[in-house]
Amino acid sequence: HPEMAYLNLLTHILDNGVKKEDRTGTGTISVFGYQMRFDLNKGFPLLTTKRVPFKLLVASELLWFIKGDTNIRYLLQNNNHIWDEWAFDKWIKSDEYDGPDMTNFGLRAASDEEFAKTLDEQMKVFTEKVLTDDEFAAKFGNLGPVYGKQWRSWPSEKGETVDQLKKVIDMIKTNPDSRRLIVSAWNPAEVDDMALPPCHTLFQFYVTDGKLSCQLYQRSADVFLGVPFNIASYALLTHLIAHECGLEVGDFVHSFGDAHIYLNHLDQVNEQLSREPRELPKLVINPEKKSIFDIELSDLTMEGYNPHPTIKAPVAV
Ligand code: DHF
Ligand code: TMP
Repeated sequence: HPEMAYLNLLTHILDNGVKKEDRTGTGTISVFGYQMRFDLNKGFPLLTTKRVPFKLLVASELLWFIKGDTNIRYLLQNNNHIWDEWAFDKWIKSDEYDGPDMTNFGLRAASDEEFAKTLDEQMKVFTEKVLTDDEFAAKFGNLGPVYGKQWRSWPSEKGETVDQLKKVIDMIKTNPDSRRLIVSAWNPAEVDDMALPPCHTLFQFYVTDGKLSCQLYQRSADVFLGVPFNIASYALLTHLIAHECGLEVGDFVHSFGDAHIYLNHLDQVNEQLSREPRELPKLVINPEKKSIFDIELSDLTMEGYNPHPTIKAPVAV
């Protein structure tokens, strides 16, 4: 079953991972270097051993990147809260924040229920302000020059910007044999201004036999929480670009740097590993729409998705 590629990565880390401290103070077990491969013709790689909210969270995040947007307001308007903590963190560290002390809010909420409630209240205040107050949103909804900015408007020396995504799609159409079909989100000059330096760092396309393949290099991978999203997101991106370029889909190859399981995810991982994978769903894209720059959420349908239930886990901030 194609999903074994992912389940085998979990097992590989459990068996071979070493204990490693990390920026968030949570602690991980980690390996360095690993690769998975998904043949996108064998079904869409949306995990079935737990529910992954495809349209609500994965697709809306990818469309946000494709738009070149870096402000969480669009995500909030789509009920997507996966980036809230990293924008919130900038606000509470600013002079403008005068609420209760939020230092280390992620770690503290995990062990202190009273505090978790206070955090929840402040987070609601924050997201409401981003949604309704333009000036506040411009300042604190923005995550800095993250994915959307680098994909669509990487600043160049000459004071112009490079639309890497548009360029790579044009190149796939005109010069599919090129070995330079690359998009990089890692901009060394701007990394320090980002709320979180890009985890999915660089990707490359490859065309053969009328099929489009994609390989991602992910420098840092939260294998239980983040990776199921990352797999689905890049599989979707590959489908969308193939659709626009009149190609079939090939493989999605997922290469890792630091692939880790957080120590507070171990029970969840064992629960997931005890489940039997089910048949993979199928992605349908509205045939009337061709350009990935015109695609909206309503143009995407996931057919036959019948996963095991959600498994909740705390995210390390
Ligand atoms: N930090 C860490 N430590 N891990 C991440 O995976 C991560 N991902 C980021 C930003 N920072 C991160 C962006 N993507 C969730 C999934 C993806 C994501 C951020 C968060 C997440 O919490 N998923 C949960 C619940 C989602 C929900 O229902 O709101 C899940 O169960 O998949
Ligand atoms: P880091 O910047 O210290 O590496 O922390 C980033 C954490 O977020 C790390 O656990 C990896 C995880 N992550 C993913 O796994 N996938 C993602 O798409 C994002 C944004 C983060």
